[in-house]
Amino acid sequence: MPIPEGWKRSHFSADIKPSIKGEKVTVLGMVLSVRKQGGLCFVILQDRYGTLQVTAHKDRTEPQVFERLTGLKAHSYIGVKGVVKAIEKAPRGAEVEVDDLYVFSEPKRLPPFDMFAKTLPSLDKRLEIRAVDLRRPTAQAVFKIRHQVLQAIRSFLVEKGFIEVNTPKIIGSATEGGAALFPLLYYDKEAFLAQSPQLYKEQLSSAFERVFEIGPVFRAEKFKTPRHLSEITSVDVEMAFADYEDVMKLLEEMIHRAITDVLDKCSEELKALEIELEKPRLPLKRLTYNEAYKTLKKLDVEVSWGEDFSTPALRKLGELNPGFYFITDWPTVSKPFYIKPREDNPRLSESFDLMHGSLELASGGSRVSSRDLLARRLRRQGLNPKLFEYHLRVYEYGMPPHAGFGLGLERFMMAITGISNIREVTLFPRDQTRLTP
Ligand code: AMO
Repeated sequence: MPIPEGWKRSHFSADIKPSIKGEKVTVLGMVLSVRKQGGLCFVILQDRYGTLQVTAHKDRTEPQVFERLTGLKAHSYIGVKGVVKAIEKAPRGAEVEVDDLYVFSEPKRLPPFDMFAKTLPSLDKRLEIRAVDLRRPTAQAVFKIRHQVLQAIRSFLVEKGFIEVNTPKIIGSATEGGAALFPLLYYDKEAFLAQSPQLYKEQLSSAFERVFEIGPVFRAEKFKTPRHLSEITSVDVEMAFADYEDVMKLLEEMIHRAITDVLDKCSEELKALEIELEKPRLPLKRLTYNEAYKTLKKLDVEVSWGEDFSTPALRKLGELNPGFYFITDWPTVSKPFYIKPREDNPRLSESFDLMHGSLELASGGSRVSSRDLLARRLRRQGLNPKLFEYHLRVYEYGMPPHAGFGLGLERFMMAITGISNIREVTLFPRDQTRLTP
């Protein structure tokens, strides 16, 4: 059904200000709440830009309009025609006094939570009707911040000369040794969902020098933690003629820019979520793996040289380093085949993880750019170089030194918002138990 004659929006909620008092407007949106107080009815309407107060006076409004308005439930989608009034007590210093009402849709049922509730049903219950859960202003705030983060990252990388690319998500072989892949039937062949754009972004750095991709990656690791999902959004960056120091600097500047832009442009959302966000001080602290290892040993935390740090070890490191910091120079055995061993000590690698407290947000490093070393590293990690022929072939035609990183966008959102469950910062999370909605 087309929008009925005369019921196209003239103003968004954000446009309703004291400066346009007296103007006739048409506003559209979803009802968040209806409150009747004597001969007055207050409706809070939510649209793309936030909320707006709509008021009807019994003695000044057509009786049917007043009755219909007071009878509305939350989650009704309506249009209101009226006049803008400057009202000091109203949320924006202005409200719309109702002349006419159009109801586009009324709910058949109501969700088991109020739009402004502080205590909510379990996330699992809310995920069953996730789009309805996302109508809550605080849930919206999370994803408006996410949008700003993405905008900031894109602008930052484009300003630095990177071009945005998209690489295949259906692939023929693993890119990260070890990590489990989701298999799928590709016509009559076995294929997999991509766990990282790693090899493609490296290849593309030989053609375009500076590339980035923001897209989904799929991880079939059977983790059941508040930090892991089976499908995430990864911010992948690759840069030619650069080493791990260069890309660490790029990464810290990128997160600084994202946080600066969120502070500048999302003050309402930060307030709604009661977040006190601070810009990180650059350069971020750099801790080598060996330094972290020695500190943990001294504190009697169990660590085994050459392996990733366990959850208790990361928790301890997080207590000692509450903000953003890097752990650098990881043992070569702990990193994938494409990470470059240090020339002065090949047991260590030119690699890093970006941490926020105990949470790993990103990893990256300088890459191997010699074909023969790459083939040797594949073999040493128990991978079959034949399966990577399509990749090794490119290296035969020459490959510049290059470096890069992958940042987990959901993990970064956890760091910014302080929300401890990754599912809350993901629109439609995928994990071992969830494949819908
Ligand atoms: P890595 O495997 O460390 O590196 O992944 C990069 C970042 O992605 C996030 N991440 C996850 N987040 C939630 N759930 C998961 N299951 C999950 N797995 C990974 C983390 C992690 O730091 N190719 C390299 C990057 C590179 O070297 O450029 C890679 O994928 O925040």
